[in-house]
Amino acid sequence: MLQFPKDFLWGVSTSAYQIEGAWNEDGRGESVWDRFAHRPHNVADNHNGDVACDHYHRMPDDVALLKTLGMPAYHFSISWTRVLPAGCGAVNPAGLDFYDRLVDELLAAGITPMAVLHHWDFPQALQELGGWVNRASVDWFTDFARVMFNRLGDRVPLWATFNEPWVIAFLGYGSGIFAPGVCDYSQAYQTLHHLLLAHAKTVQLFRQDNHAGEIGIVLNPDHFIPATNRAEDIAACQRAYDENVGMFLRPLVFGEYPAQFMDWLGVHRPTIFPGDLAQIKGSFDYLGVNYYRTSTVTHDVGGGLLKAKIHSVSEPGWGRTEMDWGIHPAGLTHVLLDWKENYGNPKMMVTENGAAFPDAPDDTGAVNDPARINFLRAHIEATHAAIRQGANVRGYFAWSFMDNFEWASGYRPRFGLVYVDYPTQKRTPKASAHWFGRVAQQNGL
Ligand code: PNW
Repeated sequence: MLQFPKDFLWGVSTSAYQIEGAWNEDGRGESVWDRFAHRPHNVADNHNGDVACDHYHRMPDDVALLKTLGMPAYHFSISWTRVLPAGCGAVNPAGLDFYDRLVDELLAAGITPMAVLHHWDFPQALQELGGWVNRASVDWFTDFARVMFNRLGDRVPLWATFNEPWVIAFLGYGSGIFAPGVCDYSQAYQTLHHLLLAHAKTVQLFRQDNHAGEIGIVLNPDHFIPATNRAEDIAACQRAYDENVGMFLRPLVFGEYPAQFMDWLGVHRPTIFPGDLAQIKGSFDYLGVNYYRTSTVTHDVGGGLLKAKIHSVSEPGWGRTEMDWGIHPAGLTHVLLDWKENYGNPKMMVTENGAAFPDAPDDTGAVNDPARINFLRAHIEATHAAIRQGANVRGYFAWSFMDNFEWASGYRPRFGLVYVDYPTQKRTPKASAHWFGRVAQQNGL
């Protein structure tokens, strides 16, 4: 049996817009994802999160299910516009109450709550003031964080500011395939800087106000491999790594952006005020690692600002997921060891890892998903391998608790450990849910 360290934290993750639904109920304000998904052709089959898993109305049952499955921890995000409908200003008591009840339900069930302040559902009213490109966004975010810390800080031991700031900056403002759908790399890099600054100021606030517990930020590193050992592929690989990892970890750990990559950006370099980087340096207690992919990188003049073509690959013998992502468990070991060796071995948690497969109930209503069990087992083994080599990894969370709204891909890809029949909202734990619950209970494989 592969045993994990004592106090290793196991759990499952979700995010607000992907599961809650109730998009315009009890005073919730509009987010950029509401706006984006309501516009035709942005999301596959024109799906949207209006109803999603109806978690807003089914929350107590969903927490009871987490308990039945034996999940020790639950990683969820907070809908900013449920709490502050216009993004700033008046608080919506009903929205704040929802998260208060969620935390109480979790604690009563013996489940550790881990709250992410922002998982992409930015207030539309603030988008109209420029969104993350406006430096005022730093204050908008810290004001929202203050409301949440004051209400839940006495009961939530683990916080994260942002989930995957890379996705917000580069898919939201760069390629524009995600909300708010902006296609402008100057805005993307300015967004990146403001996200890190908002993160840092929020951590300062958390520490100044002496909240118990720990706070960090969740990144989404790929493991990158040059497609060949030609110098130009190696250079392209370094650029892909810098955009995805270096631009976040170098400022967070060392207080500087990667110099060579900043030169490459030229006119797209963000505006940085004196003192910003000093505030970003060291602004975390732990780092979240969302790992999905290993990618090869080829120099390609048609490959946008990076001049790189990035292609996700599988280890031999592994197929591909329903998202057509490769499956490469060893990449997770590489990422954790990279962070150990090159960024001072911070406290790390795997905060998301999982895959979409075409799951369906059989004649008896059971959902058998051996492919997902194999996927999770191999990645849990890869996490263990990194720990054996000294990486300071403290937890592992599977994405996702249940099937949900998979952003621009709509509801077709099913990442859940629990199957959701959307027309009836019936939840059926897949075989992987029972399997993963046992792994968590035994603290090992
Ligand atoms: C993560 N990409 O997203 C998110 O944190 C989840 O909300 C999401 O459901 C999960 O992974 C599965 O996709 C990503 O295209 C989505 O590079 C897309 C990308 C990266 C991360």
